[in-house]
Amino acid sequence: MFDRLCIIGVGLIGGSVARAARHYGLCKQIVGYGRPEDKHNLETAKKLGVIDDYYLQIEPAVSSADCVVIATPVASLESIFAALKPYWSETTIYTDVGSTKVSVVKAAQQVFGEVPDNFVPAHPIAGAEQSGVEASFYDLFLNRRLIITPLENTSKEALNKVQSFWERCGSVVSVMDVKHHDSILAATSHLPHILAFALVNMLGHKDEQSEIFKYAAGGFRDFTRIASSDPAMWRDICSANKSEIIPLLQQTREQLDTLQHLLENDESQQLLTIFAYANTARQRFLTQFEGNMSKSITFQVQPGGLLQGEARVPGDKSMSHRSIMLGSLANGVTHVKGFLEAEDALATLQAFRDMGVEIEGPVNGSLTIKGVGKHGLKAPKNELYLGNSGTSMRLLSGLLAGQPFDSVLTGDKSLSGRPMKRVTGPLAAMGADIKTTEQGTAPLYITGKSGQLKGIDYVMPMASAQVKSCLLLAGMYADGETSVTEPAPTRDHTERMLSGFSYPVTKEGSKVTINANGDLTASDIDVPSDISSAAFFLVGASIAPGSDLTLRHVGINPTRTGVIDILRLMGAKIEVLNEREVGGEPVADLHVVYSPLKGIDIPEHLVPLAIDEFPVLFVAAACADGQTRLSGAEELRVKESDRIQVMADGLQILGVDAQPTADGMVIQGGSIGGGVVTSHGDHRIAMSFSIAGLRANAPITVLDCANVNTSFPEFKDLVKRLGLDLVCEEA
Ligand code: SPQ
Repeated sequence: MFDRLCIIGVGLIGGSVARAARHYGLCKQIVGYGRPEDKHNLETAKKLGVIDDYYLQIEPAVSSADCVVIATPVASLESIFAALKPYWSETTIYTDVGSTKVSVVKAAQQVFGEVPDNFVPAHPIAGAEQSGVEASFYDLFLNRRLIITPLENTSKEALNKVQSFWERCGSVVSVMDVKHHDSILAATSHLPHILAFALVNMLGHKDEQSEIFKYAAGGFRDFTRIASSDPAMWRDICSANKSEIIPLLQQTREQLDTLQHLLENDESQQLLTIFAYANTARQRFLTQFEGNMSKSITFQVQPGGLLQGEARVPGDKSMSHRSIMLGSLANGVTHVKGFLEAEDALATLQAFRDMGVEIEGPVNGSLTIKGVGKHGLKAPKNELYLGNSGTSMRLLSGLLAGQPFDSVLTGDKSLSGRPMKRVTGPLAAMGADIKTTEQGTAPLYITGKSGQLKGIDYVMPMASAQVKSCLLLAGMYADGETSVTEPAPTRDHTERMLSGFSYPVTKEGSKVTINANGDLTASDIDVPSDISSAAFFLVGASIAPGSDLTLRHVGINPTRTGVIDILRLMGAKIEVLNEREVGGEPVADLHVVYSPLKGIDIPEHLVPLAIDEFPVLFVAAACADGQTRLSGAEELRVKESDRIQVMADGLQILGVDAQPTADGMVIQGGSIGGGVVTSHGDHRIAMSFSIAGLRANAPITVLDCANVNTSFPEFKDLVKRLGLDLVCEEA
C-alpha cells in the first residue's frame, strides 16, 4: 500500500502499527521519529526489527514518506502538527491513533487554520497492560474496532486508503463524526479507566492495603486491569475529553448513591433487579458485539459413555419468547417462571425493553413484566437486534407492522440469510409496509401502519408456527378478521397463550381466527422445560447402552411431541409419567432407557411436530439397524443452517451413509466413526454431533459451537454431568 511509512512515536501503539504493516506486507520501508530523549527507545525499536531506521529530526523522517501515522499522546498533537507543518506534503496521507478526536481536530485547526484534507483522524480501540515498543505486537488490532472520524473536507481517497490499511491489519472499521466518537468513548473507555484508577487509589491508600491486595482475587484483577495503563497518557485523554466525562461521573455518583440507599434500607429486591439488569445487558453486549468479533467454541467429545440420572432441561424457547411479547402487551403485571435465559429469548426481552417495557429479571428463570397494554409500546431509539432468533424476527414483524411508529429489525449473519418474504408477503396483503433486501432477507424496515391494517384469510403454503403467529399478532391491530389456515398442525403456543391472557381467538379445524376487538389481561406463566432441548437426551439415552434417564417437567404439547412418536416407532423405550397441566400447557416427566433402534420411514404427518428435532433424530437413525428415510421436510433447509446438507456432510465425515434429498435424507444405520465436523453456527447441529459421541468409536471434534448459547447454555455442563465426556474449548 505504501512505499515508506513513518511512525511518529514508536511505543506500544505506534510499534504495533509498524509490526502489523510489516506482517501484512502493507509497506516497503518503515521509519520512526522521536525526540532526542526517545533515542534509546528508537534504538530498541530498530534492534527489534519494528522499524528499519529512525530520525531525531522531523524533516528527514517524513520526507518521501507516503504515509505518516502520529502515535504520540493526544496532548502532544498540537506541537507535532506544528513540527510537521513546514514539510506537509499534498501527496502524503497523514493519520493518527489518538483516543480523543475533538482535541486532535482542534490541535490541527490551531496549527493549520483548516484541517488539511489529507489528514484522516482515526482511533484503534485496542491496548494492552504494558506500554513501550517492547510490548508491541502485530495482532494488537486483529478483530478490534477502529473508528475513523473524517471531517467534511477529508479527501475520499485518503479516507479509503486509511480504512483499507486498517482493514488489512484485521480491524473492524466504523466511520462516525468526531463529537459522537468522543461521547461514546467517554462512556465505554474513559469513564471505566477513571473508575479503575479511583478504586485502586482509594484501596491503595487504606492502612490495611497489604491485607486487601493479598486477598484480592479475579474480580479485583478484572475490574482494575486498566488501572495499569500509562498514567500520563490517561491524564491527557481525560483532560482532553472532560466535557463528555464530567456528566458521566455525575450519573455514576447518582447510581452509587442509589445502591448505597438500597443497601442501607435492606431493599434487596431492588438491588437484585439492578444487578440482574446489568447482568443481562452485559450478556447482550458480549453476544451482539464481542461475539461477532471473535470467540470460537469447539466441543471435543470422547467416544462412549452413557446417560444416567435425572435432569430438568431449561425452559421452552418458543414459550419464553411469547411470554415476553404477550406479557408486555397485557394490562397489568405478568410473572413468568421457568423463562429460558438463553440468547434467543433474551433478544426478545431486550427488544421489548427497547420499546419501553419495564421487565425485572431474569433471576433463576423468574421475570416480572410490567405490561404496557396493547397500544403502549414506544418507538425504539435504535434498530432492534435479534441475534440468531428467527422466532423473534418473524413474530415481531407482525406485531410491529400495525404500530404507530417505525422500526428496523436486524440479526446476525445466519438470521440475515433466512427467508422473510414468508411473513412480509402476507403482511403486505394486510396493508403493512415492510422493506427487505432484494433477496427477501433482513434487515426489515417497518413503517408503522397504525389503524391501517386489514384482516385477511390466509392459507399458508408451508406449515410454519412463526408465520401463523406473526399474522395473529398483526391481526390484533387489523380491521376485521384475520384467519390463518395451516396445511398441517404446527405448535400452538401463541393461540394457547392468547387465550390464557383472555384474548379471544377461535380455532375451527386447521383455521385460527383473531380480530382487534380484545385486550390482554396479565396472567402468570409457568414455562415448562423445552422438549426440543430434552430431545438430545432422549436420543442420547436411546442409543447409549446402559442409559437410564429421567427428564423432569417437560412440555408435551401434542404439537411438539413428534420426537417421542418417531423414536418410539424406531423402538425407543420412553415412558411419559406424571402427566399434568401447568398454565394451559401439558407437562410430564419423561423416562428413557437404552433400547436398540431400527430404521423407519418417518411418517410425513409427524414432520412439523418434530421439525427442530431432526438433526438429533438423524443421529438416532445413524445408530439404528437398517434404513431411515425422511421426506416432506424441505423446511429444514431454511433454519439456522441448511440442516439437511450440514447434517449429511457431518455424518458422512463420521463414516455414516447419509444421502441428502431435496426434502429430507436417507440414512443407512451402522456405526459412527470419529472426525472433525462443523455445526455452521447452528446450535442444534452442534448438540446433535456431540450426542453422536455416545456411540462413536473415535473422538469427535465439533467446531463453531458458540451458538449453543442461543437455546441451551447449560448443555455442555449437563451432558457432562449425565455421562458424556465433552470438553468445551474457547479460542
Ligand atoms: O427461532 P428460530 O431461530 O427459528 O428457531 C428454531 C430452532 O430450531 O430453535 C428454528 F430454527 O425453532 C423454530 C421452529 O423451527 C421456533 C418456532 C416458534 O417458536 O414458533 C417455530 C418453528 O419454525 P417455523 O419456521 O416452522 O415456524
